[in-house]
Amino acid sequence: MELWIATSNRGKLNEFKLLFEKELPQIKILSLADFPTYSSPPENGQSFLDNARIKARSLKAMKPNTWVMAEDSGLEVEGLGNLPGIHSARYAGPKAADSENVAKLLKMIQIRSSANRAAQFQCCMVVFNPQGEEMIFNGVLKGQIAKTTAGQHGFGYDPVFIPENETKTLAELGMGYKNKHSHRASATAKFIEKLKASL
Ligand code: ITT
Repeated sequence: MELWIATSNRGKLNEFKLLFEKELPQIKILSLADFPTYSSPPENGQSFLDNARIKARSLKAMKPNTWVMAEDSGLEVEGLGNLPGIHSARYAGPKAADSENVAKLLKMIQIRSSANRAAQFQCCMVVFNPQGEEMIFNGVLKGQIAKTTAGQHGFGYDPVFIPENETKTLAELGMGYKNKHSHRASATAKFIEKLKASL
């Protein structure tokens, strides 16, 4: 069986591949890297769900008879009115690198909310089965924003996110920790449970 994932984010894809390899090794994971002629739609929704749907529907139109999944995720910082939220990938500008987004986040929190550093990652996943039925799975990881970056693992805001009940960042805790506890791991676990029941 094939599962097409509508992502160009290599960090997300590595996490998905490990999660599926462990639970459902018979599934072949394919992504936008395997579909070079595909052009991604603009992510102009108002919520994580809107954007996940835009990505999943667009790829499903090109791959109608297979399983298709997309997820939209991001970091909500309480003291910044839940920003960067759906703008997480482009917080410091349209083509911003992860390091630029992180630098902007540390600057904004320093200016606006240095005492309250509470934050959470959100993941909203939209799946279409081969029959075209839609399923939605969500995951959340609560924590706080560190004062400086630490760690080498992961991607995005991992070097500044300290999960609840931990003292290290996700980038220090590594993939093993993330794939047990992250917003993406929780949403994926729910999807995998559904998938196992339907295979
Ligand atoms: P695709 O749309 O191709 O999947 P993207 O990176 O543009 O890739 P999103 O629009 O969902 O994906 O934006 C997600 C951003 O949120 C991501 O680029 C990171 O900046 C941040 N993010 C999400 N999950 C994260 C995680 O597990 N660790 C660190 N940062 C994360």
